[in-house]
Amino acid sequence: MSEFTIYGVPGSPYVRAALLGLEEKGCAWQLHAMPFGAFKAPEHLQRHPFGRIPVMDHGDFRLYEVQAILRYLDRIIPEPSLTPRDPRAEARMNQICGITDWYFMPQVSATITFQRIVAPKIGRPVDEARIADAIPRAEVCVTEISRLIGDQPFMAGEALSIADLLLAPQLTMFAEVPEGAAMLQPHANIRSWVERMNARPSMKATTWEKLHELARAA
Ligand SMILES: N[C@@H](CCC(=O)N[C@@H](CS)C(=O)NCC(=O)O)C(=O)O
Repeated sequence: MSEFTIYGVPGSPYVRAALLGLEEKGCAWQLHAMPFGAFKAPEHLQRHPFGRIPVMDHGDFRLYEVQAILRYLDRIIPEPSLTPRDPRAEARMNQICGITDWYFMPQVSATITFQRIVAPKIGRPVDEARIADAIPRAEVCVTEISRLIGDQPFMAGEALSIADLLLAPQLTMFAEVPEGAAMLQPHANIRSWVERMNARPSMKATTWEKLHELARAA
């Protein structure tokens, strides 16, 4: 039995972000896989009154909200650190986390990526109007992330941080859809970050396919 249990749907970018934190810290974890749409079931509402995923159990300590989970992991397992020491780099990390939760998630992932990747997988029709409507706001997100990363290898500078782990599941998925590939074309810095992130063992261990395999085997 692993020390850490993550409750969530395999394939969810927020579930993957929590798992990335555990993988990067070298922790053993288990996934309590939930079916899509089970977020609002009474059993899950007891874990997470807002009906979202993931939830993490660390022994008798239960936590939800991925930023809180990643920051907790970084405190209890300090190495390798996922928080820059430099105050400005840390502020940049926090800024990217805010952008991911407040703009990228609703304006890119929940609209374009969900329609292109998730809707077909769960048998829903693709809402092309929703995608078209989201494009201008998605452009703002991508342009701003490109400006902020500049020529640094990672979102907050020279080293991997919580910002990379929160954003990678969403931005790498967006890069796979036609609208994302086209939008990232002028941004070589984001494209090389996507490659750099996808090459990490933590990302390889938490792909959609790997997590579904794990869920089937459980
Ligand atoms: N701020 C939350 C966001 C989590 C979130 O939105 N997760 C999505 C799945 S990727 C979800 O639970 N969606 C269910 C819903 O919207 O009802 C966190 O950091 O944990």
